[in-house]
Formats: sequence, structure tokens, C-alpha cells
Amino acid sequence: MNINSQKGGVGVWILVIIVVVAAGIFWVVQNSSTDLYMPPPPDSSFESMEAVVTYDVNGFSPKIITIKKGGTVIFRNKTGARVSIASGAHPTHLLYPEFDQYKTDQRGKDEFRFLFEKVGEWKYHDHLNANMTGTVVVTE
Ligand SMILES: [Cu+2]
Repeated sequence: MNINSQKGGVGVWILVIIVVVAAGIFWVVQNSSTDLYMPPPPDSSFESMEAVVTYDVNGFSPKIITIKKGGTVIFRNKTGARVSIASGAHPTHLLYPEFDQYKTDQRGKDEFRFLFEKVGEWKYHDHLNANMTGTVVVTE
């Protein structure tokens, strides 16, 4: 009798431990799965690190684009003609001398990527069709 009731007592404790452990595992699994399905926090600085400007026969679009310092603007040529993006002012491009597709290894390509390291409002144009202009605004 004594042995039997002791066995019963141990059995209850084992059951209690199983329930506690199971509850613990359930809690951990539920918490980690909540983490997995949490949407990433909005990070606007990441989004603004790259921006695309499309250039077609109607001009640059968007005409004014804002990007953070250290961000890259990708100019895509859809005009069907040869183009060369450069900072103002035509023809010397001394406003932002490095911002000149012709001076880079992307010369003649339909995609020109430029990383802006200087804060400011940078007017640019297509050197081969200087009436086509746009502005890159670089913020801190
Ligand atoms: Cu020019």
C-alpha cells in the first residue's frame, strides 16, 4: 500500500513536470513563431539608399529625385539614343565634376549608377542633348 501510494505520488509529480515542460515548450515555440512572422520594421533610410531615374524621349522621370548621402541613383536610358549624364553646367560639368558618366567606366552604357557623397542640389543633364535636365537632391 505504502509503495503503491508513493508510486502514485511520483506519477503525479512526473505529470506536473511534463505539463510544465510542455507549457514551456509551447510558450517558446509560440514566441519564436511570432518573431518569425513579425514584419520587418520600416526602415526608410534603407529604401532611400537607391533610386531609379528613367530617361526617355520626354525627359528624366522623376525630374527631381531625393536621396540620402551615400545613396546611389541609377539612371536608365530608354531613349534609344546614346546619352551621357553629367552634372551642371554644360559643357564643363564643374558643379559636381565626378558626377559625369563620360568620365566613368560606365561611359556609353544605358545604365549609369552614381553614388552621391556630397550633400546638395545637383542639377544634371544629358551631355549629348543638353536641353534634357533633372536634379538630384542629396540630404544628410
Ligand atoms: Cu554637358
